[in-house]
Amino acid sequence: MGEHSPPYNFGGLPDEFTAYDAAKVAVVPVPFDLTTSWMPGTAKGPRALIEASGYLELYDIETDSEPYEHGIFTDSAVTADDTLALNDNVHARVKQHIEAGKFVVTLGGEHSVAYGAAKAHIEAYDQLSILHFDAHTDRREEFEGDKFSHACTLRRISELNDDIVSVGIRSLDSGELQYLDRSKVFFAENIYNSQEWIDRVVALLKPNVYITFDLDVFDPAIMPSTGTPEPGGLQWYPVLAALRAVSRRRTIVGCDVVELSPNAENKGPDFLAAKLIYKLLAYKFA
Ligand SMILES: [Mn+2]
Repeated sequence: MGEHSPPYNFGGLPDEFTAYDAAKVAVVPVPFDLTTSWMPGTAKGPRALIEASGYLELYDIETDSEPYEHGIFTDSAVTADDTLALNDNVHARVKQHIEAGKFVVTLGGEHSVAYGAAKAHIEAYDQLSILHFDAHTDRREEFEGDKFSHACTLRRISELNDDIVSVGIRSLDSGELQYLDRSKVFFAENIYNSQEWIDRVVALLKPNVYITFDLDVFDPAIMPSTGTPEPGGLQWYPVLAALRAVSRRRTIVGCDVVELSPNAENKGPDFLAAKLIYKLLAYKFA
């Protein structure tokens, strides 16, 4: 980073807005990439996202608000050598922040980092739905011998709380069909060109909502930096409209944003991911 680079924390904020005690938000980087199917690289996701976030304009036009004023603490990275340790370490860290009253944003890393984060929220909140944005169902029972592979994450989460609404799906294995409640799956081919699906999504959600957001839900034209860029994904504004609607009508209690696999030659997707989180904070706190 050059000498004019912003400080290394989410938003590139001065110290007064990053102190833990006063911050309403805790960002937890989890640079874990062990089971990615095709193109690995998500271990570099959190750093690239946080660096890009330092260049965000901090005023949000739409909500006429300054979300950073609520304080955003950026934690040190959670690390692990395997998925079992990953689950334990992420769970412990996220639980600690929830108990301190923080809104926790977990940054992947591959999708498996979501398990421990979702588990901590499921334990902390009653009347909770999981809102799952993804190109993939991630409902496999097992993948390459690992029950906690990125391809199994939502299957494992469903064993803790099966109230899951999946949005943007356009790729799955036929073996996963038995685990899918199709009344709570919004396939990309049915929603890519409209926003009428958003009310139907919100209607399915309980009062509290945990969001697990795989960036490959976006169309690869705007989000090419993922391990498996599936064609036919969602665009920026419909996704924002969905987040806005959920935030207005339900309580978003926490989220993870995963699967950013940064490309040093194209930092646009890193910036998109950072801005997505900042927009979510704007909706949450405005
Ligand atoms: Mn995915």
